[in-house]
Amino acid sequence: MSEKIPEFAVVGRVNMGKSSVIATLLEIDDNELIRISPTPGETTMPTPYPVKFGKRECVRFIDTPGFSQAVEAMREIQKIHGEGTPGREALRKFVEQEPGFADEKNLLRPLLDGAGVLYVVDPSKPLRDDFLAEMEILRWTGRPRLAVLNLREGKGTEHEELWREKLGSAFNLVRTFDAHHAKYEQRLLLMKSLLEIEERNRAKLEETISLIEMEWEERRLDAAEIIRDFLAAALKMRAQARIDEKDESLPSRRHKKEEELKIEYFEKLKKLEKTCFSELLRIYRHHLLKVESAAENFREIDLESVETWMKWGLSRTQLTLIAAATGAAGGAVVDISTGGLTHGLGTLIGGIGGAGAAWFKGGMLPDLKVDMKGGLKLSTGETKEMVIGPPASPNFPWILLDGVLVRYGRILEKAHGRHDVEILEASDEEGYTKHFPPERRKVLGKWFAECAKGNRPVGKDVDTRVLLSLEESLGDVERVLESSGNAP
Ligand SMILES: Nc1nc2c(ncn2[C@@H]2O[C@H](COP(=O)(O)OP(=O)(O)OP(=O)(O)O)[C@@H](O)[C@H]2O)c(=O)[nH]1
Ligand SMILES: [Mg+2]
Repeated sequence: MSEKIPEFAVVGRVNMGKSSVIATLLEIDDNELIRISPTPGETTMPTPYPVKFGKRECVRFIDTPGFSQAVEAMREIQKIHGEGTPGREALRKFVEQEPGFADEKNLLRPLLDGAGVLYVVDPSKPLRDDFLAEMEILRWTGRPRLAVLNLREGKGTEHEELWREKLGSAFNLVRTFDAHHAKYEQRLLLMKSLLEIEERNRAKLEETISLIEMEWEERRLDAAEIIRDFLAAALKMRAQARIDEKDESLPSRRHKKEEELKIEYFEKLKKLEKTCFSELLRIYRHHLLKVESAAENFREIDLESVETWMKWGLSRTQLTLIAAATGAAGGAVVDISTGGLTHGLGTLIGGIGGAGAAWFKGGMLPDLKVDMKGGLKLSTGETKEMVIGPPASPNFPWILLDGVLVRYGRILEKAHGRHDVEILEASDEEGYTKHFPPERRKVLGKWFAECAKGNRPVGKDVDTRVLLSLEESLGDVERVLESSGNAP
């Protein structure tokens, strides 16, 4: 015997954001799958949206056309019933017998078949008689009822108190949910609210909630893995080319080659970044949040901007501490990066040693875009190999990581119910790495230094430690978003 799947019909007046609530709750950003538009009456037929894990369907939401003639429908149902309070029998007769009221009948059918009620209202609208009629009709269904105040832009309104008062007496529970801004925590809370109104389906709903939680953890771990691989590849990456000895000895030719390689280096870095974000967007089921559109190319992290180096990455003191803690490894990054440097920094830094070198480089932040020469290596022979990258600053990996974390936040922030195309880009917000606990900075700092030398450390232990550090960092991003966000 197949188990009965709990169903919830999302109902309310036209244009209240019913479809948007479902789209955000179930992470559907495809307008072909769920139509959302400013035109009232967009949803015309009840449409089921299953919540599935693998092939297993756990719960089902039904999008419905909105109420369009609630007051008239209420009178009609009362007429069918006669004296007293109408119930399911009168509603069934109304749905089956009377001509007209197509929208009301379509939205009542799933309720008569046993679905629970999610009644979506927009509390910025004044509460009028037709809303009271809607509430009355829904009460007559006798189904478990949750009212959802779709708080636009997270703001309260002058009408909210009255809405809450009326909803409070006609519904089992009233919750807020902003369909354009709700993030994971708010989605989970709304799911948990269903538990409070639907006693009979408790086991199924509890299972659904724990599957959602598990899936979220898995996604975070997958994301951490993608970010780890991106950072390793980015730090290891070089642009290189052979140059003739005679060209090498001519400063203008050498400079030209170097400039070409710098461009190649940044192009390769951009490609790696783009792949990383495409994968993150896939994991978090975004199609309208994009790395680029037909009109716009992917916007990579802006390493040429002094601002980037100022707002992201670690402080000089933190860099120095890492260089000191990681000893030879910390010093090695600086050594590699300063070979053949201008400003005569190579010898100076070489002389200062690990901690001092990091301090010194930290102080050179605004100059870093010219430090690409730091990767220059010349091998002996008739032709020489010019190798460029990564940037000399020990802050580079941290800035890369902050660039990823800030955009990871953007991904988590975009509600799927907003069906507008948006290009993923980093805002001017603060980075996260500065606030990492020292132990995490140490684990990552050591690993970064090895990767930047061109040899990603092998071994399950290191990999796992780095993975967990990155996963914790993603958790930090989530916590910051939740605490700054619109928790109901
Ligand atoms: N700013 C903002 N706009 C919203 C929000 N929720 C929905 N909207 C907008 O309101 C309009 C209607 O949203 P829908 O989700 O299509 O509403 P609906 O209740 O399904 O409408 P019908 O199917 O026509 O009954 C769309 O333009 C949405 O983008 C919200 O939380 N904030
Ligand atoms: Mg709709």
